[in-house]
Formats: sequence, structure tokens, C-alpha cells
Amino acid sequence: MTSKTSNDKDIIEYLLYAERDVHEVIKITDEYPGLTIDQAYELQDGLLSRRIKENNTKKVGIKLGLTSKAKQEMMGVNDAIYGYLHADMLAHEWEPINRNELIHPKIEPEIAFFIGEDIIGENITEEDILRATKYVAPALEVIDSRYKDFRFTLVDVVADNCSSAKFVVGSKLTLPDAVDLGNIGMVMSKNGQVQQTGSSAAVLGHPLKAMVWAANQLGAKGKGFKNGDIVLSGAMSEAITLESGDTVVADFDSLGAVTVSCV
Ligand code: OOG
Ligand code: MG
Repeated sequence: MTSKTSNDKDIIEYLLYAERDVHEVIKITDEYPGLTIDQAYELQDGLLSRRIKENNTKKVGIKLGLTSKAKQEMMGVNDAIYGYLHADMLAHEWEPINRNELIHPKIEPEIAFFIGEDIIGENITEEDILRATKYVAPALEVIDSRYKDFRFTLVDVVADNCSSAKFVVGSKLTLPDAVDLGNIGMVMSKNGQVQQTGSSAAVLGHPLKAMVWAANQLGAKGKGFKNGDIVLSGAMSEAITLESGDTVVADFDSLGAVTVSCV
């Protein structure tokens, strides 16, 4: 039997190379059914330090996931999840994403928060988040679970950095108190056809609630949102598939639109 430490190393390499070599892998809980959610976050930490070294990149923000009740029910969980965004995941509206670099990408509409001061601690409130938010902006997140058929348990997805792959932020920045953040409608189209509609109310009832949840989870570990971070607050609708030749537009009330294309 191998020690916990060498298992951790094996799992981290397994997920790192799945991403690098663009191939899907069997979910880790098939081999390690006893893993806990705390261990999954430790694996995520280990994976991200390795990823930063390997890709010569750095942390630029945080993403929240499973913030909608519908998605939580689908997975049989009561909790959202969080992962990290790296500089090499940042994509641009003017530069198509390369389908060859991804396994089976899906795309989802989100509100991005630009954090202007550190929020590290516990008992963080919505007011604290609002005060620390410089701007909000429309965003699209490309998720690309490294697991076969995009199927996983909560432990699997947390260890896999919550399926993070790419993200694009629209260029229009809005002051957070200039809009009703809890009630922003959104229409997402692919190649000119409407695919999903949604509302920011789908994000734990209000995106600020999701932000508070994450800040306090991080705070309990001595971490938090940092000045300069971009935080993706969670999908406002179901994700849709992204294939070569697709152009996806998410158009948000008050915040404007953001576009991604894929070659
Ligand atoms: C997990 C990541 C979910 C979101 O916004 O809910 C996520 C997944 O569904 O692969 O990023
Ligand atoms: Mg997401």
C-alpha cells in the first residue's frame, strides 16, 4: 500500500497531465472512494502549485461553481465549490479559443467581480464584498472537466480545480452599486440562436450571497479575495457545448455582452 503522500502526488500528476495532454481520465474517486472534501481541496492546492510552475503562470482570481440550486440538486449536494483562475486561462474576445487545446469544453455565462481591496477573514458580509468590488462585468467561463464524459462527484470536481479551463471578461465595466445585481437577466446565443436564458438570481438567490459564501470558506483557511483578483461568481444558466466554428454571445441586462469564438 502506498502512503497518502505518494497517492496525492500520483493524483496531482494524473490530473495535471490530463489537462496538458488534452485527454479525459477516469474520475479519482473510482480508485480512492474514501477521499473527503477537505482532502479534495488539499489536492486542488497541490495541483495548482504544480500547474503554476509547469505553465510558468500565476493566480489571477477565483471561480465559484455549483452555485445554482438546480445544479446542487442534480449532484445531490448542498454546497457550492471554488477553484482558482490562472493568467494562462484568460482568453479574449478578439482571439478565438483553440478547440484542440480542450477535451470537451462547455461554456457558461457569469458575472465577474473585480476586487479592489483584500477581503480576508471570517464573518464577511454582502456590504464587505460590495465595498471591495471595484467593478462588475459580463463574463463567459469555459469549463473542461478532465473526467470522462464530464461526470464526477463533488470530491472529483474540487480536486480538478472545478473544471476550470478558460474565461473571457467583457470590456464594459460597471460600478457594482449602479445595477441591481440580484436581478440581471441574460440571454446566451450560439451561432445566432438562443440557447439559454438565465438570471443572476439563479446564483444562490443573489451573486453577492455566493461571494459571501466563498469569502467565508476561504477566510476559515486564512485565505480570501485579494486586491486585483477577478472572481467569477457562478453560472447563471446551464453550460452549453463549445465546438470548433462556434461563436457564443452572452448578453446581460445592464452589464452588456461578451463574446467568445472557437476555432
Ligand atoms: C463544475 C464547475 C461549475 C459553475 O459556474 O457552476 C461551474 C462543472 O460543472 O464542471 O463553473
Ligand atoms: Mg462556472
